Amino acid sequence: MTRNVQIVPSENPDNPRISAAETKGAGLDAIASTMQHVAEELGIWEGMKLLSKMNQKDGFDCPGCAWPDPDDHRSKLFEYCENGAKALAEEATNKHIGAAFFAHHSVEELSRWTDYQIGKAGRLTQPLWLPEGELHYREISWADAFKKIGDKLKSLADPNQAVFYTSGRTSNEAAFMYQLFVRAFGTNNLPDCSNMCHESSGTGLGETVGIGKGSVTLQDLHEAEVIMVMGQNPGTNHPRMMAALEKCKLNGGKIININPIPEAGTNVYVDPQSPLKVLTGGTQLTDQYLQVKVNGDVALLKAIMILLLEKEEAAPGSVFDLDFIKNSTEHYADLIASLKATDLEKCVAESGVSKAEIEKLAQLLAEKRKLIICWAMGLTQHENGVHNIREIVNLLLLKGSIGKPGAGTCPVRGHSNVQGDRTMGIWEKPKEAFLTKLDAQFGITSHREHGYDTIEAIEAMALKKVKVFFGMGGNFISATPDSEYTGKAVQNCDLTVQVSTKLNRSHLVTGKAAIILPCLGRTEEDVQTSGAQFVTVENSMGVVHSSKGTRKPASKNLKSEPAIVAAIAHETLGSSINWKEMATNYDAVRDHIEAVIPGFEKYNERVRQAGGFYLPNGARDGKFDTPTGKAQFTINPISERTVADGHFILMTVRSHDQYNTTIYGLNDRYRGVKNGRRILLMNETDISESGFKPGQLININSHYKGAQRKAHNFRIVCYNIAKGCVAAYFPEANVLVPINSFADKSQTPASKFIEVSLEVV
Ligand SMILES: Nc1nc2c(c(=O)[nH]1)N[C@H]1C(S)=C(S)[C@@H](COP(=O)(O)OP(=O)(O)OC[C@H]3O[C@@H](n4cnc5c(=O)[nH]c(N)nc54)[C@H](O)[C@@H]3O)O[C@H]1N2
Ligand SMILES: Nc1nc2c(c(=O)[nH]1)N[C@H]1C(S)=C(S)[C@@H](COP(=O)(O)OP(=O)(O)OC[C@H]3O[C@@H](n4cnc5c(=O)[nH]c(N)nc54)[C@H](O)[C@@H]3O)O[C@H]1N2
Ligand SMILES: [Mo]
Repeated sequence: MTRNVQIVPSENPDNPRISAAETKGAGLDAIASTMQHVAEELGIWEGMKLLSKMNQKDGFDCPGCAWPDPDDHRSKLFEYCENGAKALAEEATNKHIGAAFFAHHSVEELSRWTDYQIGKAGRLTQPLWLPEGELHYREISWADAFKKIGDKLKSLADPNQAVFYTSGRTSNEAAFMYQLFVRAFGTNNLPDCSNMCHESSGTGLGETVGIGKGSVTLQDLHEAEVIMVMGQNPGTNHPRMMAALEKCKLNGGKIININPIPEAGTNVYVDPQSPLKVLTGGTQLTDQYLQVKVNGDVALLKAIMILLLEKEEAAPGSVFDLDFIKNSTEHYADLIASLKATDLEKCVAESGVSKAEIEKLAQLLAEKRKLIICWAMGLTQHENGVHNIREIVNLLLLKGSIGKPGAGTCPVRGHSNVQGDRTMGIWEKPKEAFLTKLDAQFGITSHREHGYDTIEAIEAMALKKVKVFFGMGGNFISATPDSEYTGKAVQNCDLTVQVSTKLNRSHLVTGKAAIILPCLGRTEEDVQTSGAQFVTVENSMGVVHSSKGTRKPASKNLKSEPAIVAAIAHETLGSSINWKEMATNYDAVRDHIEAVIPGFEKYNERVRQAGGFYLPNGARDGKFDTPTGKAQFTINPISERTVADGHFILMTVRSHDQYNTTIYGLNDRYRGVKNGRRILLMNETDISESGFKPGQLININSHYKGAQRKAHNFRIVCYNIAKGCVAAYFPEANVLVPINSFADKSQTPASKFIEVSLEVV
């Protein structure tokens, strides 16, 4: 029997109130919103007490984004942002649910709730078991849950029939143990949220500069002469980055914002911690805004480079860093030949930006030597996502802007430990050097064949090649593309297991049987038999530091992620590896990490120093770990993707009140949207030319390779967005993202470029 659960988020129309988009980020409204969310979930007093521990050197790491903490001075009280406070409130909420809740509500009923209602149900407080053919979760003991999982894994004909997903909140210790268990079990099926996120960055940077991580530190951002922010909405998704941009401005730097939407938070920053700034109106951050078309970035970057080349040829050595190019790079001549063969006017037209604006930016870049380019999902989630990143590298290399202070690459990471999880070996394509060391340390023989990434895992489930899906955090059902297709694929599994803090759709759209294992969150004390533990995480700039929860756990019946992994591993594989030792004292895990992964020398000692330590980063030091030891110029064609007449390009974005699939609230303050999420941002001219009206209810059809997908009941909102482009929120619009539209090489779903047509309801 397949349960009659709803896979896509509720499609009922809502009634958003629309006002003008804001032009400033943060400020007093941010404080008001922080207070409101904290008060609702855990009360003001308790909330403020907990917040005072967030991002402090002796406290816990914000469970929100991966933006780094300052190395030196940290505000004693307020080292967090509005959305970090919301992330904390969401996790530390006083609302709890257990077996009684599920006895009352079937999974079919819960799947018809909105994602907002599902998330607000509260923290999961005990292990739960959904037997095959039944509609209600029921209580199960930890021991029985572990046994069921172990028995099922042991019964598989081939370890590759299991898939082990990871979301990026998992600590280094839990991630290392988890991948060790999966490899000792015999598979590399370790897809993660990174596959849908910065995979294109890792791929593009790895090929060109020899490391799949960014090269800059926070100090570099402060010192840069120019920071280009491309395809990113930091005001909402990385609010503490605004403080770094402000420092850069105060030091005389220029900020360039490249985005189909101006995004208020990138425009003016009102530091909510500075009463003076709140009164005086804040700092104008953006010096120049370029309204690029969705996926017009390669064309734009090419146009900039062609104009720079003209200036360089007029006065050789004045624009490009010829010494750096000669000593540290390869294929310069190829790039120059390709730029000369490229039509500037075509690049200008394809970018959607006026030639005058591009010339203005090229003039600025010609004069400067210290350039940083920051980016996020607007560049990675395209079929040519890897090309976007390689084109950024081309521009930086021409300027010699990598491997020196105030310059470099800055992919701004999402989940708070997504970068650390990859460092720990959560990867479906492990390197031989890593496996060799892992095998030697634990006396195992890891499987060598690469495993499934996220897209491949969904396809394998659709083909019934996978029997067990295990989710270490996250919300696979709602985060992945093509919701209907993915939901049905997951339902083919015999067993799905989720290690989670909060209820989400992945607990409702499940395999034939399902298990929920409730775990401790970042904010909570983790006490094992050897005493109180801390965990470690790596931020977006490669700093590894500790995180220690202070709050009493939401229930006595929660386990830490390391303890859960250890128990399942022991149940499945026996005691050939000492899982117990690792679970009772995380120092033991860190000793193993030190033995296996380069850069973690004296891990236990160094991570106890306030602020932690930086991992080695070749590109930061101007050393490029490519096969030839040189950074690579590459040739990247302008995207050929176009849409049919009357169709639009849809990008799926985050609102201000959500964390990925977790919906904190129904407002998107900066964009002027209140009390609703089923909206479609559309350009004024497009609205009038196509005969629609603001406020009109429409359905969205997506078109890809002859297949059509549909999402119902969105309202048109007139918005300052590039012509021909529209935007809707993720995860509501994921039903429109085709499973077979993903980036070349990185296989990142192209959730920022979906060809759509609109129909009146
Ligand atoms: N509060 C909060 N914080 C978060 C998250 C959250 O959901 N909520 N999510 C976390 C995660 S996992 C991640 S990965 C990050 C995501 O951080 P972002 O990447 O900032 O998130 P998105 O909302 O996807 O925004 C993408 C931006 O790219 C722009 N864009 C879209 N297409 C294009 C394009 O073709 N070219 C250009 N130049 N721009 C384009 C959009 O207009 C939008 O401003 O944030 C992390 N932090
Ligand atoms: N259309 C579209 N799709 C996208 C994107 C997009 O921009 N557009 N963005 C993509 C990106 S960048 C990402 S990173 C993915 C995100 O994909 P995921 O990481 O899978 O999704 P999240 O919504 O972040 O997961 C939230 C759930 O994690 C669990 N959780 C929270 N904290 C913890 C914890 O400490 N431990 C454990 N075990 N569980 C915890 C909670 O149960 C919560 O419901 O989505 C991707 N999907
Ligand atoms: Mo992400």
